[in-house]
Amino acid sequence: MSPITKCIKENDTRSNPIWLMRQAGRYLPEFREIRRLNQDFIKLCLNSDLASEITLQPIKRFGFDGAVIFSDILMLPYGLGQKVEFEKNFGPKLGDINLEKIKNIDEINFTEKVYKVYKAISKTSKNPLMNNRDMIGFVGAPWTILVYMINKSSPKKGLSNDFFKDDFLVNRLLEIIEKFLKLHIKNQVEAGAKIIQIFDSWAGLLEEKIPEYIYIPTLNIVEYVKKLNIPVICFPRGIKDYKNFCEIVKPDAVNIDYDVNPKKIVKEIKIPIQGGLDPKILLTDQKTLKTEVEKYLNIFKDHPYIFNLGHGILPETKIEMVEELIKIVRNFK
Ligand code: 1CP
Repeated sequence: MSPITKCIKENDTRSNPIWLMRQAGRYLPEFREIRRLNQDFIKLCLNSDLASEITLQPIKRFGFDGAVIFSDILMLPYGLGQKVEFEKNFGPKLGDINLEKIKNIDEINFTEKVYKVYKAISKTSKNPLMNNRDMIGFVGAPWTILVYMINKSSPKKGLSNDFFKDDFLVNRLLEIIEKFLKLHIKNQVEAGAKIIQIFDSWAGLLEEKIPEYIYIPTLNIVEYVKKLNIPVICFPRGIKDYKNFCEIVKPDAVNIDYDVNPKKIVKEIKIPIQGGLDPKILLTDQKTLKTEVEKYLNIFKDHPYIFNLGHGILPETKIEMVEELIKIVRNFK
């Protein structure tokens, strides 16, 4: 059993496996070179040879315990026929929603549009570098996907007042999203994904209706992944009450964000915990890094703990700091 799976399935506290959210990408010079030559981001995700190569870049360089497939959570709206583009210095730009068109998409249409992602997973899983490492597949949580589909760009400035205005659209869309997230997960697992992470990057935007838009839809997805006999990690970024989330949604492991107090959470949550370190710490110096990393490792010494960050690694992160991070985690006793 590979280290991350072992930590989750056996509640293993002896080792601290490590991988980083967004480890395949923006901060790596070898990724930037490929990206420079491939301006269309969606096309790049759908180039299975390059997607597989990018997925393995951080494994070759740093030897992480898991490889997260180079893809994007927005492949879901893309597979449903919504236009998805990434604009430099702006982020994602989605097209208008046509519910009539989306309603007519069936499982075959969807799979055909994104099957290169599965091909990339399958190709990567067969690489010898993946021996004793986990292939991590992922999806966006229903709520976060709903936010992008309706907002049509990053909700960095918060949700608009009329977000829930068209009640029928919101609820119908949520049902469709759930259905196709399950399909997207099943396809990734059949291609070789050994763990599924659910990114709810915008969970923190909701102040009310949390059961309706976060707990219940996420629980449906978590139960589905469990039925496939695959460990599922949830990352409800920014949610106020991680304890309550875990008690209701019951993921196999939970990734905490950097606003979570690790000393408090370790007492409250029994399931394996992942992450926490503020990615900005990787922009400081080696001494600060050691202090901060060892703080997390010490707090979670007797708890099953997968080392990771409290959000994705920042593009300006230096390679040497990631190398140092791995050393600190591997040498920790
Ligand atoms: O390690 C990896 O990079 C693997 C692949 C990966 C993953 C797991 C990418 C590639 N994206 C994601 C997840 C993802 N995508 C999330 C959840 C995690 C998080 O919160 O960071 C989200 C919200 C997205 C949506 C997305 N994709 C944005 C918008 C962010 C926002 O502020 O709203 C952006 C800019 C992207 C583009 C993207 N996805 C991945 C990469 C490497 C890039 C950058 C592309 C580039 O410009 O070169």
